[in-house]
Amino acid sequence: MLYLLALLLHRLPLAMGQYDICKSWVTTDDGPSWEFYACQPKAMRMKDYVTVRVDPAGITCGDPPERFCTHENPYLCSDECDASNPDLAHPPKLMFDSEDEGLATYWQSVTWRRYPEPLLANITLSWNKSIELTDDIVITFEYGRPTIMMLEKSLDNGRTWHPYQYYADDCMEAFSMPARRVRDLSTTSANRVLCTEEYSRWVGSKKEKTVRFEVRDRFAIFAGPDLKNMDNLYTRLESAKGLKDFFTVTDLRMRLLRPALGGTYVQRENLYKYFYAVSNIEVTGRCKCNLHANLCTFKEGSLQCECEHNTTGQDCGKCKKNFRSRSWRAGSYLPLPNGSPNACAAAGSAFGNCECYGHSNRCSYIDFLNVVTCVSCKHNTRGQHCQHCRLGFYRNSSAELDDENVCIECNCNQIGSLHDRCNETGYCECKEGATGPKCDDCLPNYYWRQGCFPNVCDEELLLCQNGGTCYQNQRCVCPVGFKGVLCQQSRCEVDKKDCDGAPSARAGLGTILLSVLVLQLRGFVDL
Ligand SMILES: *[C@@H]1O[C@H](CO)[C@@H](O)[C@H](O)[C@H]1NC(C)=O
Ligand SMILES: *[C@@H]1O[C@H](CO)[C@@H](O)[C@H](O)[C@H]1NC(C)=O
Ligand SMILES: *[C@@H]1O[C@H](CO)[C@@H](O)[C@H](O)[C@H]1NC(C)=O
Ligand SMILES: *[C@@H]1O[C@H](CO)[C@@H](O)[C@H](O)[C@H]1NC(C)=O
Ligand SMILES: *[C@@H]1O[C@H](CO)[C@@H](O)[C@H](O)[C@H]1NC(C)=O
Ligand SMILES: [Ca+2]
Repeated sequence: MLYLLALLLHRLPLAMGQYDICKSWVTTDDGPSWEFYACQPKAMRMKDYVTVRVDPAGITCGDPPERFCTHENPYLCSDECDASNPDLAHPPKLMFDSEDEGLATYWQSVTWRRYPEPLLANITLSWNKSIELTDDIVITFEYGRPTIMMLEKSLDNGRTWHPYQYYADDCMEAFSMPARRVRDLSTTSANRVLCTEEYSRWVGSKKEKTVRFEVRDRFAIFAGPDLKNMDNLYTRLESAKGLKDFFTVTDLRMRLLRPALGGTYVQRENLYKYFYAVSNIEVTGRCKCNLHANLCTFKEGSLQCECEHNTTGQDCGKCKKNFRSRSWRAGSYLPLPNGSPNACAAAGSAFGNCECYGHSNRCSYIDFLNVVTCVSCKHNTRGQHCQHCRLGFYRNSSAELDDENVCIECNCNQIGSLHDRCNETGYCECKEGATGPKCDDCLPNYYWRQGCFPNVCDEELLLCQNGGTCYQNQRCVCPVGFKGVLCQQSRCEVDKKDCDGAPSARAGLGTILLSVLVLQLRGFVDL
């Protein structure tokens, strides 16, 4: 009976939909055991877990109370926004509440009374967790959609931002971009950032209220119009570089750049009808758990994957302690239909007690030494447990031993250093005259020219004599009549015939021309 149940459970993942079970208890010829699969949490309404921020300060209407009107009734400006009165207030949280049928609740901005100064507002949604979008983002605007707006996303909790989609009634004018539609994208451009005019034209405020970021249309490029062929999408998500990340966000930001105009130009005499009002922001997605969890729970104010496969971390992005005998890997959708769990394995599960700190997934037993040793240590490590750095690398003292970047390249200057090894703090061994951690500098009184050489001359001790000038510490440029390293020698001391009278009297014209020619060749005389 138990046996039968186990078999039934095993069949469940296929029946219930893809990748929703992380493991099942199966019976094989060798007896019962766990079998593991790639798994992911269900898609959820992400607005229930979001933190919102609206910028700049004072952009929300009602403080002080303000009158406004709508494009339908532009001269009946009797509506009021008053932040101190719950019935008349329009705080940001009303973008995320659940509404009774027909009764829209919405955040509203101040009116455009400062026209022609632009009316700008940022709505920033943060989850403090990577989310994979599974359906369209749908933003509902009461009283008209903005004529210019931009959607941005962050993948690192708001540290860096990237454009996600541009929206304008005239893309060329607003963003100097041609207007495109997601439906016209192809398999090679499925993650292109584009500008669309579909959601910004004035069609009467009551008719069209939504602005979309089309996730389904982009999925449909691979999975077909009804998303029937999800296998193809999952295959593409694994193989196409950057495609998975395109649908992953930790934060979203709507940059509202110009409100609905209700016509072709702004009526200066009635600025009370220009403002933003957002009643709902729908974001559907699942926690990114790297295919190592099928549950994601809201704990201590943040979403958190319930990691399986002996992984841990907010996104199941690393192996649990003592399960680091090979490096962490995300699960994979492939091969279809159950994918690969790529589970973390216990240290010592394969051989004796051979920990390789995740730098190798193979151990080997050396008979005559009676030791087990890691084979083919990666990440520039070496040693029985891949616990040392290869020659030419040094240990990053602030990184854990199982960090992929634990070994840092020495990067010794090839000319300035004796060899490409360095000590534990990254210092290279320098040739004479060279200095600096990487030996790419010269000591004082040395100059750099394919290596460090002692100064021939300088402005202090090794002065050029007799009016000579020091050229880049490398040599003295001597005046006519002197020679020697420091121009210390008069030519006539060497050769008596250079001495009497002016040089021109004795030296032949040919000699003078020759000297000038030589100097010119050296670049010292400009003829
Ligand atoms: C909105 O955010 C962008 C960065 O994403 C920033 O440059 C801009 O100044 C912000 N605008 C307002 C009104 O806060
Ligand atoms: C974000 O999530 C992490 C991990 O759950 C948590 O430690 C941190 O306090 C959260 N930060 C904020 C600002 O909520
Ligand atoms: C994780 O470790 C436990 C032991 O703590 C083991 O029973 C289980 O099979 C491991 N799971 C995977 C996927 O390796
Ligand atoms: C050393 O490791 C720490 C922690 O992983 C990291 O932040 C730092 O950038 C690393 N230093 C270098 C030079 O790579
Ligand atoms: C590495 O060499 C530098 C320079 O010679 C020295 O200051 C440092 O103490 C050395 N570090 C170690 C760990 O030996
Ligand atoms: Ca609402």
